[in-house]
Amino acid sequence: MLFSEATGSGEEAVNNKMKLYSYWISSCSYRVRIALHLKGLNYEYKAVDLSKGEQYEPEFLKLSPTGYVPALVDGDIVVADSFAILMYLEEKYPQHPLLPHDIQKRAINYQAANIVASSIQPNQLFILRHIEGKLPLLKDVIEKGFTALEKLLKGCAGRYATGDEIFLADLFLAPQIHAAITRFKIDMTKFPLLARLNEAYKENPAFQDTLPENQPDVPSQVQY
Ligand SMILES: N[C@@H](CCC(=O)N[C@@H](CS)C(=O)NCC(=O)O)C(=O)O
Repeated sequence: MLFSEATGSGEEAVNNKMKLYSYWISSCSYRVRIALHLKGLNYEYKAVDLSKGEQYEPEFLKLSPTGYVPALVDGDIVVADSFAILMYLEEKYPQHPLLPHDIQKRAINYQAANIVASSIQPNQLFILRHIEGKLPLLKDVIEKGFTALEKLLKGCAGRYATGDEIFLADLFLAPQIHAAITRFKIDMTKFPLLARLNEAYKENPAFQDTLPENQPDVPSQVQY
C-alpha cells in the first residue's frame, strides 16, 4: 500500500470513514485537521510522504490534480485544496460553524485566510527548493503578512481572531504562526496580537491534537 494508514479499527469501519490525505508538517493539512476536530468528525489519516515524492504517485494524482496535500475523500466525494475542503465540510457538516453570522466578520475571516494562503505562503516544494538559502526573503514575506494581519484584526479580535469563537481565520492563522515560529524563527514579540492568539491556540485541543508534531507520520527526530 502506498499511503500509510493511522487507524487500527475494523476494516468496514475504516472504509466508511472519511479519509484525509495529509503530511504532518503541511500547514494546509493542519488547517483541515483543525476543522475536522472542531466539527467532531472522525477520519482515517492517510500519510502522503512529501519527502519521498508520494504526492507524484498516479494513485494520489487521481485525488489531487495538483499533487498537493491535503485531499479529502468522503464516501464518493473527493475534494482537494484546503479552502475547498473547508467549505465542503462547512456545508455538509454545519456543526461548529467556521464562519460567523455577521457579514463584516465573515469578510474579515475570508480576508485573513487569504492573506495567509495567497500573500504569505509558498508551500510548494519546487518554490521552496528554488529559494533555498534565502531565509531572510521568506521571513520578510511572513512579516509583511503578519503586519497586515495585526492591522486587520486589531478592532475585532477577542480570545480568537474575530471574537471569542473559533472561525476560519483561526484555522489559517494557527498553522501559519506555528510554522513562523518553528521553521522560520520569526520573533513574535513584533506581533503582539498574533502572539496572544497563539497562546489561546496552545490551550485548545482542536489546535494541539492536530499539531504537526502530534501526527502519526511525524519523523522520530522532528526537524523543522
Ligand atoms: N492551495 C493548496 C496548496 C496546497 C499545498 O501547497 N500543499 C503543499 C504542502 S502545505 C504540498 O502538498 N506540497 C507538495 C509539493 O510541493 O510537491 C491548498 O490550500 O491546499
